[in-house]
Amino acid sequence: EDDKFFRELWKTIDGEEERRSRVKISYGTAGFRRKGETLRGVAFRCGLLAGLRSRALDGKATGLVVTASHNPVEDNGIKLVDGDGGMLHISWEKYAEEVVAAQSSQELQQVVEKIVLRPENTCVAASGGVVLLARDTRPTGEALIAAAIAGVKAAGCEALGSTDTLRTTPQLHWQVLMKNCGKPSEESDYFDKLREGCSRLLSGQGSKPVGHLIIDCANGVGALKAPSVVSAISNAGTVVTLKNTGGGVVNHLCGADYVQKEKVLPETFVDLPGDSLCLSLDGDADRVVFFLPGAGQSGQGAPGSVDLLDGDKILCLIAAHLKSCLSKLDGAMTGPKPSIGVIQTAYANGSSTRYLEENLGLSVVKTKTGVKHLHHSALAFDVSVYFEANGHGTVLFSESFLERLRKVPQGNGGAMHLLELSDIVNPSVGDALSMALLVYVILTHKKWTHREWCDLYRDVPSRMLKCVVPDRSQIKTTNAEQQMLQPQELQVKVDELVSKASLGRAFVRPSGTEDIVRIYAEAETQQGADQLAQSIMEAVRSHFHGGQ
Ligand code: G16
Repeated sequence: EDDKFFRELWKTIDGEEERRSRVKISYGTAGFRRKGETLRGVAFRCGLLAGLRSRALDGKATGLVVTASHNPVEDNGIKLVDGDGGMLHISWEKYAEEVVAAQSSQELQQVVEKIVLRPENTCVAASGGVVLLARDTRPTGEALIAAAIAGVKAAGCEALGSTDTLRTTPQLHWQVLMKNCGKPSEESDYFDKLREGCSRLLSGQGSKPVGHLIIDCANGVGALKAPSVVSAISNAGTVVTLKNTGGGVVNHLCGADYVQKEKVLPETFVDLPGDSLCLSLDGDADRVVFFLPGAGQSGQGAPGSVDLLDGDKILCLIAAHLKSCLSKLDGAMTGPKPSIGVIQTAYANGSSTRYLEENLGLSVVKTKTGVKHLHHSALAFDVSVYFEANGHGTVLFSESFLERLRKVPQGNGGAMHLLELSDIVNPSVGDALSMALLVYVILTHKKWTHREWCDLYRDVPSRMLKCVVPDRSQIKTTNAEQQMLQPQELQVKVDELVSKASLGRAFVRPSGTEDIVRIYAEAETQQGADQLAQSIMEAVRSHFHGGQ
């Protein structure tokens, strides 16, 4: 039966068009992405690579998720999970590209041999290897998982997962991590752990921070998983309502990316109770943004506009809380003062960075876009929090710091609380559901209303735009992607436009998940930010299309 499936699959993926299109596809910010129906060959080869990676790690489990995350429903993609539960190690991204680009079975075989024979991959020849697989709810997911499973088997590895295995991306990351720690990884365990941890943190806390919590599940896989987690919040007295649970199209006029970029309510968010705090997941529930229905920060927003509590504001809330918990440890913990890391990207709103540095006295590390970069930087600290403005982020506690916390004498509330917090965060990657619980817990402990959180600082007006160009790989950036090295003349033009805008800041970078260039601009007023972004977009168009 497998042979028949394999022959049929090979016919599709060895077709001329598929072969040629694979040459151009790059691993990007978070894996391969494009139209779902063109990805079977890529899925097969990623299954193969995930198997090879598992074997190179001496049989440790790796993972593969079929999802295009925040992208539209017709897109799909493959995210690969490494043996530590994080994203595929950067050194293997080039292998992934080579395996995918191979033009014939012979070429594929040569590429695989090259990987296997590299001295650092000596374990690759050992037998064994296991890959956990899952998908989100996109219609093309089933066929892609089937192809990926065939690839895992072609690598001689065990495939754990079937065409029906629906998981959020962070759930699969966590399962890979747990499997490699020898801990149970049944589907329910993860969400049980989050819910029970959250209930413990909320017990005896008295007042609830918000009357209604309204969750936009983006018509994605998060809708299937959210109910088992959010009962911890409803048990605390907040009315929780799930919306966009699958009746509509994934990410269409809803979801974290839509709300964050457009700064408007998801389309189905009408007649909301006055004291609502809302949040949006994305299609695979690895990002989250919060928002308050309202008139916008200016107080004069159009109907449907929101006060956005994006990844930056989530980061500031968490950083403020961690800092105050750490201060309670003073004197109770032996050894050096614990280090605290705060990581952002260039997209972080200037006000958030100022709040962190000036109000909280923390130093901020800036990295390139992509969770893999932020996560890597965060690992250098005892405790750290990283967030992209678009809602990707988590909190990390180093093992040695957790060990020191466990030794703090009983009765030190700060140590116990930090240990309990570590139970509701996903240590492998950003997780929307875990972060939703964490924010609720922190607001409860701080006795803050959602409005107080919102008023922590006022965002510098900003605008993000997308522009389609013939070949985005012509843009090369530096300085955490804030400047273009190429095309130089375009950077000169951007600098000139920024210098004319009051309190202007802007940059242009190629997206690693969509076939577009992103333009980000900040200025003193919203109109100024809109104008700056628009004029940069015209400069980009004119550079690539001669103004067309
Ligand atoms: C992925 C990455 C994120 C990144 C986002 C957008 O998110 O995991 O780190 O911020 O893509 O990247 P780009 O601006 O390069 O398109 P997701 O939610 O799409 O998997």
